[in-house]
Amino acid sequence: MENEVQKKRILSGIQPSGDLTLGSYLGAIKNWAALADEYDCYYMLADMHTITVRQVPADLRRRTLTQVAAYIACGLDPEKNVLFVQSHVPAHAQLAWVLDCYTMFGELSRMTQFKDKSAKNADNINAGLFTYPALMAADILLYQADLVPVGGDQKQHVEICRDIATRFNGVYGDVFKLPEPYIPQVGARVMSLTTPENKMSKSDKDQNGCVYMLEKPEDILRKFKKAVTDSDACVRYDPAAKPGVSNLMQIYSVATGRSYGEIEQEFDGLGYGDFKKAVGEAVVELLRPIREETERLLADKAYLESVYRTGAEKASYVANRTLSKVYKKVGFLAR
Ligand code: AQP
Repeated sequence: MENEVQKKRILSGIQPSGDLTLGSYLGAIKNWAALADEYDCYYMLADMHTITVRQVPADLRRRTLTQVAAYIACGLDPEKNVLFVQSHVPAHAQLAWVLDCYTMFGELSRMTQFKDKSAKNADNINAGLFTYPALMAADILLYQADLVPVGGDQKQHVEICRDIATRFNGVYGDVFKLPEPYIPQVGARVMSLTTPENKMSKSDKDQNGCVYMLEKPEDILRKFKKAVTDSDACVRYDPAAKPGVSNLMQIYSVATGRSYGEIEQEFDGLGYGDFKKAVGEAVVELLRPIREETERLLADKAYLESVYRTGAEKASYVANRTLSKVYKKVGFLAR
């Protein structure tokens, strides 16, 4: 226990807003699994964030449970990591309300993700979508997290979280630890296979651009076969001039451990057909054990339930300590 207190704490999460993708794996979960020995790790399933966009309730429930299984199958040992569902820990909603009152309209208006998501969901620009960063700040600050592993696209959210915490601490003293974003070097941004200028996103309507973690091998191979490249028939890493090929190289590099130089040599003189086939096969092999283990775990609902229940208890313990401190500071009468 003493030892755990010494370890730096990590908090991160993924929304069950769609089936997990190769981007979710390479950009997030794969990196998390390596951190368990060095850090005190909390990983949530951010279901409360998910309802900022309309969901089919039964699908959301199914995806949340599948995501618990997938976290474990990707190597997040529940004995070493706290795995929990955000809505199971009410302190997230409770702190989010307090932080809403310390978050400025102007700073929320500048968030890129709000602009992107409101453009995509023009018929449902709800207040939750707008105040999402205050909930995300609550997610992080409740656990007094030192580090927040996120893809490059999420850095702005960690920055606003620091701004909110600094504002709050400025009034009440050191209540919150200021978190740092922790952005992995490799696989930081996996792009769509059909529009490589865009991030591979699990709620993308274009399913061909997205490779899902639990997808069948034949579908994965077909998607890579159709992946967008360019017309100069040369496997070379240049994200600005060759976004499609560079994205495939990045994926292949993470899947095989080969450097860009080695990959350029391997496909020197060969066509894109051979290259795309090799990338597809490497991804199939990378994801195969994860798919098989997820399916095995999904057959054991009692085990999954025990994992997320224990996770909620452990998370609540830490979260409630921070929440009590905050309630006291802002002047709420103790119950
Ligand atoms: N394509 C990606 N490349 C690298 N990292 C990625 N992440 C997601 N997609 C990629 C990282 O996964 C973490 C969790 O993301 P999230 O699900 O909470 O939200 P998101 O970034 O909005 O993910 P999606 O797939 O794009 O979801 P939707 O479609 O619902 O918006 C983050 O650390 C993210 O960087």
